[in-house]
Amino acid sequence: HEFDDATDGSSDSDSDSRPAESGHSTEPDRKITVDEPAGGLTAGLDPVLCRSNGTWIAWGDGEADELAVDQNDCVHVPPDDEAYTLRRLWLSDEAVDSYYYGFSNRVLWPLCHGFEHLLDDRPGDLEWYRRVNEQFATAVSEHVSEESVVWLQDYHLGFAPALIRERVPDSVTIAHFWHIPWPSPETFDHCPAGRELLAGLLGNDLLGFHVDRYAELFVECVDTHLPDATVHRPTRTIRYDGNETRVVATPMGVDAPTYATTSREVDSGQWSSICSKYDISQSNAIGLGVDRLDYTKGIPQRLDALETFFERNRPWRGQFTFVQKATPSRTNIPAYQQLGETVRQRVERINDRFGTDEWQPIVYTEDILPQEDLCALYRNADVMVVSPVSDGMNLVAQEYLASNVDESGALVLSNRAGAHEMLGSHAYTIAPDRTDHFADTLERVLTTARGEKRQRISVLRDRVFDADLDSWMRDQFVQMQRLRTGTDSYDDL
Ligand code: ADQ
Repeated sequence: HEFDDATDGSSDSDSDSRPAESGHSTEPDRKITVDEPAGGLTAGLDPVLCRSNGTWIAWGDGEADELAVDQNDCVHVPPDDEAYTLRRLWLSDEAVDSYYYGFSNRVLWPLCHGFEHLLDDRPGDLEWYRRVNEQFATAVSEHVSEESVVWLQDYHLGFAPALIRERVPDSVTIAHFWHIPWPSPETFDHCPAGRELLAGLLGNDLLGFHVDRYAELFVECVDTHLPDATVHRPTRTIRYDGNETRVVATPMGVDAPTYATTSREVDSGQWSSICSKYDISQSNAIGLGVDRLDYTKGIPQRLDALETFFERNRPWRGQFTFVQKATPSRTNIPAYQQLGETVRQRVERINDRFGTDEWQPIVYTEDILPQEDLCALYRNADVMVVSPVSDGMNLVAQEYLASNVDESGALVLSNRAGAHEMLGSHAYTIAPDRTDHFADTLERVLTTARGEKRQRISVLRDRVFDADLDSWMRDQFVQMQRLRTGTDSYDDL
């Protein structure tokens, strides 16, 4: 599986493997095993589905997925307990290319992140997006009862809510979480089938975004582009085509306790072996970046700031190593290939310019790391740099804080990440394009007294633990429950 965001009816886009999180694999004896992901939305959804005996509808891929299903394309999870059903949808190669690598990732992704110039609306892609959304809607309608709650994830399913609404009883609750930003009405003007997308999303009872700004922009877009809709701005409630949609901001969190536990378990031997594997001197100060190789993540901007930093701060040469983990993603889309080349060239240039026989300024890796290694890096990094140009939330910033159990690090955070609304007050804020200020901030962080850094990170860690994945999940279901019955009980759902 490509390491990319998930594309399924109730999965996430937080970069676990595509397409389904609880993926199947075949062991050499052809026994089917279920791979359980550590942390992330999938791990959070698992217990919810177990409790509700629900159905998870996901696009399946590969031989093991096909072998695992029964004649109704369903698998019981976990196999020995049958707590919930995983229903697979099968997409042709053409559908994957047009629906996923086409309309979802060449149109909606750049549009929502304000990269209109990268929009590539190829003939046929929109039609495939429509068809696959219909396929999901039909599958949903085959699994619902009068009282069902349907929860959709992300921009791959923008038309689906209205299509589901047409196919299921009125008593069914439909909710959706949009994991990426929502653009301004001016940017949204560039969206092919924009009205259809808005109408699709207004099939929901509840539509969630990470932050108020995106929720507000969505309401503005409806106001601007959908004259038949009735918009009540103070409550962000929209009536359209006989349905009422509540638009809310519910910032997503990470599984903070698990990150902290895994980090605490990292022993010095493990850390030494990671350092020797990547040729990092343990006595150096360590900077860290962890991203999918995506043009929204601001990696070239970060490298520019690092180059300026090394240019200006001769004493830090040989004393500071920046580890950049960049995971290739959507590599058959030209904009991503281009970005990969730019990043690799820039790393090489910086290393050629400042590196010595004993020291590399930038340690660059495209490896997918096991969770323990990732946590070891988070725990030991003196400065974490999260510098997206646009990002719905950014979970890496939160994972770092949860994992930095010794409270010895510092977070440099872009003012364009959704996470900035939650963490901006005590992080070191940068604007990704202001290279000089970015470089100065790196220098400032590296020279700030331990006490001040500890005080900042301790506040931030409390926030990440207070608003973790579990609390986000509860919040979603409490809001759905409120809409259904006017009560708040999550456990009764
Ligand atoms: P993404 O754009 O994928 O998600 P992000 O929130 O940063 O971005 O999450 C990335 C995840 O992938 C993190 O959990 C990180 O640990 C993991 N990861 C990255 N590289 C890795 C590697 N090499 N090895 C192992 N793990 C790696 C979208 C939106 C975000 C939003 C999330 C959740 O774009 O803005 O925060 O969904 O809603």
